[in-house]
Amino acid sequence: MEQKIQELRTRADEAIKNSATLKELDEVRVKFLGKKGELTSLLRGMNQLSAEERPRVGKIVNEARAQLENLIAEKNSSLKSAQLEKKLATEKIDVTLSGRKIYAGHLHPLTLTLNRVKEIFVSMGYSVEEGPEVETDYYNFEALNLPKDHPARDMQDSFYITEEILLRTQTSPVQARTMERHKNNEPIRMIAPGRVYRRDDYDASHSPMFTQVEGLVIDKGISFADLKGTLEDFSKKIFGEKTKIRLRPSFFPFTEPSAEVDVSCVMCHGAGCKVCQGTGWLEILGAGMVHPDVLKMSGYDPAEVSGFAFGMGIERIAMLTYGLDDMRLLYDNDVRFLQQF
Ligand code: 2U9
Repeated sequence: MEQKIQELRTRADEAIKNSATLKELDEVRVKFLGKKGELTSLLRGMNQLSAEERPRVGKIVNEARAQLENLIAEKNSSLKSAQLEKKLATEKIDVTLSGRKIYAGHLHPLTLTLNRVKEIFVSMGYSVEEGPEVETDYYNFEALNLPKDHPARDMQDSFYITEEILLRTQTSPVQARTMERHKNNEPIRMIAPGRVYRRDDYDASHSPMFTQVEGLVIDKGISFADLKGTLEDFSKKIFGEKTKIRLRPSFFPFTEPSAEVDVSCVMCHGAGCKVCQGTGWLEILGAGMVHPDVLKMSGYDPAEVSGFAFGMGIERIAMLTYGLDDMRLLYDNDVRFLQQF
């Protein structure tokens, strides 16, 4: 009997030592010490022994049980701590790692440019007026002295929705609407920024949708000199103090006299370079004294007041400011381009 117990112990020790997981170890415990375990069945076999044999063998069997239970308990705790070590190793985090950069959004270069233009005129006391992008033929053309048969009204230039409704081709309608809202020749000093639409190609220097800022000043005794001084001041603020302006005679139906306004080249300051095609000048604005018929149509008396107006394309200013050679960069929404601003 002793040698049976010894042989069982050897097998049990081996099985405990080789258990790789808590589950395996538990199976070994059940195999040897469970209700139907090998050691338990040995105990049952004790009633065959003689009375004097029984206590001695019983002692040996119980000792064996106790030792096996200790061994299992040790193995259990070592398996458990190994399991915890493994868990710690795989789940640990390195708190000294730097945090993940949170990417903030950016303002679009057109927005940046528009904000700068607005800031300059607001600092001069101008109000910023908005108006509908879907306009009537009257406010987009008629009120600006562009009669029904004017070429600018042709289908090839504008997006018509109906005979009378179209996408505005300039922000001038906002000026006309603002004038209508004022009574008794009340002075106006405003800019109208916003999107305008023309039936145009989409290429390096054109886009059917683009951004304009137009300005309008009406008061008693407004002169061409006021126009020139205002545009010179604006040009110096947006392109730098060394900037000069040059006015060339032009024609717009809504202003008389009219002028194209050039600024000295932002790149060569007038010496001549690729950007200004060697001329030293860049055409940025159009401007003029508000035509008396335009004043009249929107309820102002040209005998009492006079005014000047101007218009500029924001894409063109943005392209010069940021040295862009293709207007489509502003509308293609390529994040690689936009994230540089
Ligand atoms: C009213 C009266 C007069 C607005 C003006 C221009 C000259 C002009 C262009 C510049 C580049 C449009 O973006 S652009 O293509 N604009 O040249 N705009 S005077 O004159 C007005 C506007 C409203 C009631």
